[in-house]
Amino acid sequence: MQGRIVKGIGGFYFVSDGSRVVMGKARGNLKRNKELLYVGDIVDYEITADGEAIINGVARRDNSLIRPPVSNLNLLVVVFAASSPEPNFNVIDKMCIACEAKGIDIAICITKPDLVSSEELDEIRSRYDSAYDVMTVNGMTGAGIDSLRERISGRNVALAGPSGVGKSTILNNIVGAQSAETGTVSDKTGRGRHTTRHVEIFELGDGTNLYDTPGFTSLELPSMEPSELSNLIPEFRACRGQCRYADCVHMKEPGCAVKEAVNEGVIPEGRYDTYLNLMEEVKKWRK
Ligand SMILES: Nc1nc2c(ncn2[C@@H]2O[C@H](COP(=O)(O)OP(=O)(O)OP(=O)(O)O)[C@@H](O)[C@H]2O)c(=O)[nH]1
Ligand SMILES: [Mg+2]
Ligand SMILES: [Zn+2]
Repeated sequence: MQGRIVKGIGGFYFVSDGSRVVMGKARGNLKRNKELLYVGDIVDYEITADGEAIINGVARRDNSLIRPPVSNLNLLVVVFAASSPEPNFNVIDKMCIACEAKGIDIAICITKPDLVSSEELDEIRSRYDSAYDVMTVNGMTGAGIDSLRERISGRNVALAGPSGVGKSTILNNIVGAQSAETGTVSDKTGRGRHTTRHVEIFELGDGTNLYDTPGFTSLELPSMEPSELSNLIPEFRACRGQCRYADCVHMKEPGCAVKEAVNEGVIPEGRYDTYLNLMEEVKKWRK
């Protein structure tokens, strides 16, 4: 039979056929090939006499990510808080770049709008408005949940972002129960407590598969060339072919259309500054 891996813990996998979830293991040859199974994988499996699933094979993946370790996404919602924890735009933009590199659709979801002024919220929104679909959700009141729910309908969607931003809180709002454990943000460090430890898919019954994922504090960019990085920033695409030099990576080159767009306020300055930071990282990798 065919099913989807909805959770994996210490070598055990939970496989769902849409109505029943069975726990089991991968057959020896799958393990020997060191082929990792991802949450999200479509697998061939059988159920033994003692009711355990044995996974025999994996269907070809549409896509997969290493962090969070998931496969077959249609959309990844990058979730971060307006405050508490403070947004780390380097990390957030890296998550976007990792998805762009895999061709996975991205949406931005800003949580905890109640902790900042509306001006501050607008400023954060404006950072991503020209690149992505931006939503605001208040996990405490549920405001914004309906529109998020609409956007994810029928798709395989992961909630990903730093620890403590409210991913599991969103999930509980949508599932309508305390399905996922949530935790507070530490007063001392201002960071989340890594409450969610494993990726888990919640099947919403209408064909929507919602992946809750563990929060991260840092991310590494996949190894790539500087030109590749510049191609993964959606705001830069409108400038393609307009820089003086064909191999312009929009740093110090004269006649750069991207820098001009930044100066004119068409491309948000913050996004460009983060791009420059990440470019340093990409160059370090190549040394
Ligand atoms: N003020 C405020 N607090 C929120 C909001 N959404 C979530 N929280 C709180 O933020 C804390 C962290 O929420 P979680 O849902 O556990 O965060 P998470 O992103 O799943 O964290 P990890 O599982 O560690 O990655 C909890 O105390 C929530 O009650 C919001 O919109 N406003
Ligand atoms: Mg969580
Ligand atoms: Zn340029």
